[in-house]
Amino acid sequence: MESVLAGLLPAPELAPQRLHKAMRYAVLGGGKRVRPLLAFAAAELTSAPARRVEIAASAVELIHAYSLVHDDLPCMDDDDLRRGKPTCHVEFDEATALLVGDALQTLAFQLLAHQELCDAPATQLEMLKHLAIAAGSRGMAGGQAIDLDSVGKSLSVPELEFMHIHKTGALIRAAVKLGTLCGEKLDKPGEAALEHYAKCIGLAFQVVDDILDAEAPTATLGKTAGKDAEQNKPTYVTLLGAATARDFADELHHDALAALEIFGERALRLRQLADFVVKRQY
Ligand code: GRG
Repeated sequence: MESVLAGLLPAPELAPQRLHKAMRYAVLGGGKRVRPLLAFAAAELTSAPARRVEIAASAVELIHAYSLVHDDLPCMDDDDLRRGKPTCHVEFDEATALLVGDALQTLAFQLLAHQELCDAPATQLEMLKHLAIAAGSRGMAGGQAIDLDSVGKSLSVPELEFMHIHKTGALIRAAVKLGTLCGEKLDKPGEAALEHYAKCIGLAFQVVDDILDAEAPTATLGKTAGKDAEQNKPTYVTLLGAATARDFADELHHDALAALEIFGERALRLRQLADFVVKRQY
């Protein structure tokens, strides 16, 4: 993914150089690449050609990278450390970071319009629509709006779940969906099982994120630890306690694995990623 993304991003010597350097700074050299890995793992179920998956997975990762750049801005989470490096607006400046997010988002959709992505226009349009909905006000951006609004408030567990299904879950579900759409069509039970897997993994990712924010050190996370408590944000840890939050993550992990049973050995990578999401240390 690192070399694929490096090849798809505008070259640093291309004008406007500062913007292109900042875009590359925000995307390259860090990050777990969970969403691209999920796209590749899901694509194994539909025997998708690797080049197509590279493009679709990159589009999702660019949306993710843009969301992190904007999330770190002073008007949002106001953070100065991301992926073990100064955040984009600290390394460059706020206006550049805003443009980096904008340009990464449009580049993501440009990639989905790539002629190498698909030979069925209807499927390609479906991919565009999926990513647009996942990133927009009914997906990630909407979840972020609820998150910003929830500071200092007490949410119920279903309200917290609604927020995270949008803020974090939508893009994770889109990664899995786009990966499969790069290949042969899945049957209805397969589609439903995979959607359930992605929903469980998306939520588990966030529950674990809340636990790590409360328990892991900044040096391991590569981002400022303890931000949720500092900003008085409701989390699974504040609502359920750390032990119950961990049990909830384990339950979601179990449900995700159960959903994969119908795929047998072909879902090995998806199983491994479910394990990684729940057992990760950063
Ligand atoms: C600005 C529209 C807009 C949305 C921002 C995703 C998001 C919404 C904000 C990120 C804040 C955050 C820490 C959310 C918790 C879950 C999450 C998405 C963590 C970061 O994802 P990782 O761990 O990051 O996959 P890496 O760096 O590994 O790619």
